[in-house]
Amino acid sequence: MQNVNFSIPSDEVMAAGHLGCAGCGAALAMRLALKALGRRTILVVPACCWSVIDGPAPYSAAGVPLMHTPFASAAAAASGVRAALDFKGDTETTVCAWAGDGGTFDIGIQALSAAAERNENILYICYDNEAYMNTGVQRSSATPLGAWTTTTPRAHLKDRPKKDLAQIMVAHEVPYVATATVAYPDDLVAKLQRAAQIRGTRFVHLLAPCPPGWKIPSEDAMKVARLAVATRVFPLVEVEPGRPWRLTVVPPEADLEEYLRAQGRFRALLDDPAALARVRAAIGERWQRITRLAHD
Ligand SMILES: Cc1ncc(C[n+]2csc(CCOP(=O)(O)OP(=O)(O)O)c2C)c(N)n1
Ligand SMILES: [Mg+2]
Repeated sequence: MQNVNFSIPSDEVMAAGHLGCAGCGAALAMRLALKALGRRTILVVPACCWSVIDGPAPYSAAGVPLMHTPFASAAAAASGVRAALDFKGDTETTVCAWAGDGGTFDIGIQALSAAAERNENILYICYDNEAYMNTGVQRSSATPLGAWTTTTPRAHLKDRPKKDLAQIMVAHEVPYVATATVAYPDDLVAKLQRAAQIRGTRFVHLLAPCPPGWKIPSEDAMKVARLAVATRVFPLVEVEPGRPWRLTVVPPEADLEEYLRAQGRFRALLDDPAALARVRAAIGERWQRITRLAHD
């Protein structure tokens, strides 16, 4: 079941002269997101790579108004922007909180949970590069089991699973939750266009490869993100209340090791058969859980 009847808007809202690294998944994610959301969008961005990618004032690559906020407060600040627009009678502009995984899974989760519980009329997009990349690759709760980061070095690889934030957001009973990745742009744009039409808190978890942090060549970013989906590491789903989960793209299955071998951050894991087996089992169990939710 793919979102096939779809074409990506040609309007380039984001400027080419951004400050992202070569192959940056987060920069491509924003380019695609703004194509989907259009120019009537206000971005609210906490401390993250995008605080830098956007460029130093007075320059801004985003092409739409972008408000920088402290690390923990993306969802609260977006709620405030929404309230101000509503007060002015502007109900058309999309308010989009745009935050990294550290700013979402860890430090921003309180504000996000509170906004979701109030069902604030905001779109929250977490671009997930699976670590605190802007400050030099520290582990977050979105870092996958078995991954290397500077705070989970070779002898102490991440020994906890990636926090399942999509499930946490579904548990808030918000009107729209989806996962997406830059490697499936049609699916990503279709989901954001759908989310933009819904009122209330919408949450999109967007996997965005980071070549320096994942230790991959910059030209491999798309290939690796595609493999994340094919290996069931990052299933692409869409969830609306009262309906079964929908798996939107299910490519032919690829072997997990192909995904892991493509990335330097898993080199130590690949040398440890017991740890590798644990990772494989965890991914299999989560995939089973999601397919059950999709078939109920
Ligand atoms: C309260 C606070 N603590 C720490 C920092 C330093 N800091 C800025 S960006 C960042 C990492 C953000 O990680 P993430 O949200 O995953 O975004 P990424 O950099 O990976 O894009 C950190 C730790 C800060 N700005 N504010
Ligand atoms: Mg990050």
